[in-house]
Amino acid sequence: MISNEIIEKNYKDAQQKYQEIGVDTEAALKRLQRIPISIHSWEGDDIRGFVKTDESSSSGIEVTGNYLGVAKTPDQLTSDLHEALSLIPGNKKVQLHSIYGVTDTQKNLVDVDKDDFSYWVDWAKEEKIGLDMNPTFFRGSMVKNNLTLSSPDKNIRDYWIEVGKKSREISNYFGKSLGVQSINNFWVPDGFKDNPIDKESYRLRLIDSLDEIISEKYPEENTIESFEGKLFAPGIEAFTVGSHLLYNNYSISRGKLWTIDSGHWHPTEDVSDKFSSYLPFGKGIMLHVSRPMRWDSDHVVILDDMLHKITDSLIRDNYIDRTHIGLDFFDATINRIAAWIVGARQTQKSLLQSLLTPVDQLKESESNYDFTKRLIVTEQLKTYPVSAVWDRFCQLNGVPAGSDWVSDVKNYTNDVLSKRN
Ligand code: RNT
Ligand code: ZN
Repeated sequence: MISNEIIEKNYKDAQQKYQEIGVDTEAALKRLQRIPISIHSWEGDDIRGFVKTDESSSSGIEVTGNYLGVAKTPDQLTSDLHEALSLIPGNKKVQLHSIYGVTDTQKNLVDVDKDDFSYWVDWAKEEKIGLDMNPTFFRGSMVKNNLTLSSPDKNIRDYWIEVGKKSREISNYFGKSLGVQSINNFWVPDGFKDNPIDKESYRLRLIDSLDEIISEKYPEENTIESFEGKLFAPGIEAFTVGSHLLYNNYSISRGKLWTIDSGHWHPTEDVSDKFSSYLPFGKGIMLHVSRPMRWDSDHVVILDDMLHKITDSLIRDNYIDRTHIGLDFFDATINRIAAWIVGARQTQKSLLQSLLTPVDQLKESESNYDFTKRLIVTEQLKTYPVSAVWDRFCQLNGVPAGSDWVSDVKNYTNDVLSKRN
């Protein structure tokens, strides 16, 4: 256990050290406090959801592992989320999917509507958090040949158009009831395993279906759509209808947001480089912070170069107010609650490290062609005492600092998770 006195003493030392290079740690702490991190419900239940569709497998995404205590009921999932949220400092939201509707009756995805989410709204009010939404396009027998909104079959398209429309109603309900804008994120798994002849018809149909979905107007302070593209998925190696470029253009032309999932690119591509190329034209972005290992493997986010580059770009180019940060990973080989906590806290820690940078001075050195100073300062910062400022952030938020949260998760695992069958 780190004592409060030690946290305060270490913080004072760190504050002085940062002050010497022109960084205001108090301002950084205040800024971090205002940045919401949206935690994804689906790490807690391996993307099972509660709406039982006629087929349980998913198109284009996979979860591996069978760690004990997977949440199987709404009460289990909210209890697990509560445990994780209570150990993550700062401002938080939770992301849901159509499959998380809570209903007594057997329903098809197309029939899931806002009444099935009152359970979540009541819970979010208790937690004092906002909710984000995702229409589920990847589950059930109406995903035919890996096609939904771009299918040549009108019945299939109409079914999924309705799912999309319902998700907007739900997202609007979240925003309106909670007073926090709900981001409604669209990821559509459509594509082909092998080389197609016709690409354009599929893309034009996807665009038409999306246009129909967004035709009704909702107040933007309640809900806004964001569109998530992808390079490929297992079984969809040759052709993804919703490519990055398609959604990049779609979101700009329709005044919507573009979602950048850090796992959806070529492994050597720097996703943070997209921000300053897109945002001069676009309204804003949603991030799905994820960790790809050789492919879109959805490993738990860690403090690696990719994450540093993402948060550096958001802070240095001042994009944070136009960016909605969500997590998107699913690892069932480890404790799911710890997975949420590590992913969220490391994302916040990386933001903090980016905030603890003398950005204006560095920009000035750079514009004076003093690249030597730029290199020296950025390298020096890597071993600055960010952890002392982080512990102070945890203390201010009343959550355990350092790795003191581990014992809480251990107790919860013994008392709750290990008793589930
Ligand atoms: C899939 C996308 C998508 C999903 C979630 C469950 O490749 O990343 O965001 O992970 O909607
Ligand atoms: Zn994603």
